[in-house]
Amino acid sequence: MRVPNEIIKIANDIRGMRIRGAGRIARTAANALKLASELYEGTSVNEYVNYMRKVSDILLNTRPTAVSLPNAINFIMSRLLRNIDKIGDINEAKAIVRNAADEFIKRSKKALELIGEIGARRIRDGDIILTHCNSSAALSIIIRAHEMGKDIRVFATETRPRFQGLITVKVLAEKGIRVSLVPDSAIRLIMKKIDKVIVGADAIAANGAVVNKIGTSQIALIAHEARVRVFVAAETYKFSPATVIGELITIEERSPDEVIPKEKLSKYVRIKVRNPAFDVTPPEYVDAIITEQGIIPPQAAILILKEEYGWIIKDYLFKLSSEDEEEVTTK
Ligand code: RI2
Repeated sequence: MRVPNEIIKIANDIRGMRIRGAGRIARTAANALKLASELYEGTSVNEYVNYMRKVSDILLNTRPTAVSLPNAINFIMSRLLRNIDKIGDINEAKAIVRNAADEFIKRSKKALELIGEIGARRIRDGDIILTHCNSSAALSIIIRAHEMGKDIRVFATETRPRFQGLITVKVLAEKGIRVSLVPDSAIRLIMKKIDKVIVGADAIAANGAVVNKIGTSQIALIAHEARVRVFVAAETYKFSPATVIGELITIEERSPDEVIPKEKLSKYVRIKVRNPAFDVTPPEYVDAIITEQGIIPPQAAILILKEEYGWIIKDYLFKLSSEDEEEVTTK
């Protein structure tokens, strides 16, 4: 069966960033798998599995950096594939996908709430916080601290080239939080005022390196210089199991149009415009990662990975060792 238009539209919305933010992308993908499953009209379980794999690939090929996307899809598809021998008919297969998608979305929303609760306890009355881009996990902490009655002030960067900082300031102002918008280039000047940096994450590597919106690593570096603490708010499904075996997280390079519109670009000849969307902050520049399971030092990322994704990691290691055997026998 061909992939329904509804799914292609969702994939295009993720690619075009009409749906964005690592957590929201993950929940949208979970919902898309559920929708695709409901729209499937055939009766063969094998064909259904192939169809669901195709849908997964389309969703996976939208944006490469946020690990929450493959983790969400794996959460659902692994439940289907693990039970494949026991599945009696198509309705049973569909029920597995539906329940897994609902469970992922429920856990994801609960994680955001818990991160808010845990992180807000680290905020002191009178704190001035700096945030970058638009992260629902970081905002959950800031908003919860405000709800607890703490008197806080926030500086938010514009976050060029797509200006997601404007969403952040709007949300915070609507909550009644005092907030100032600053250009990305003003960070070193304003860092003197800041007590804590709180940002989100698109991916966290096994060594605790944080991949987040471009500019995050500069902010962390400047914070380090000024001895300001850097907190990263991230659900455990943002941790990347593939990094345990040395895979790198792909940094998305987006269209140059986001930096200079096409019509203006034609005025500048022989220029290549680059638009990397994310950067990597080394673990030494991160003080703590706030997850729904608690606060961890970045160096403890591997423990979260082992606990949450031990089964995937075992799978990778098994594949690697069988590749080695193949190499030996073919030599
Ligand atoms: P939450 C966003 O990526 C930002 O980099 C943000 O910090 C991160 O996802 C996490 O967002 P983009 O989709 O999951 O704007 O915390 O490129 O909302």
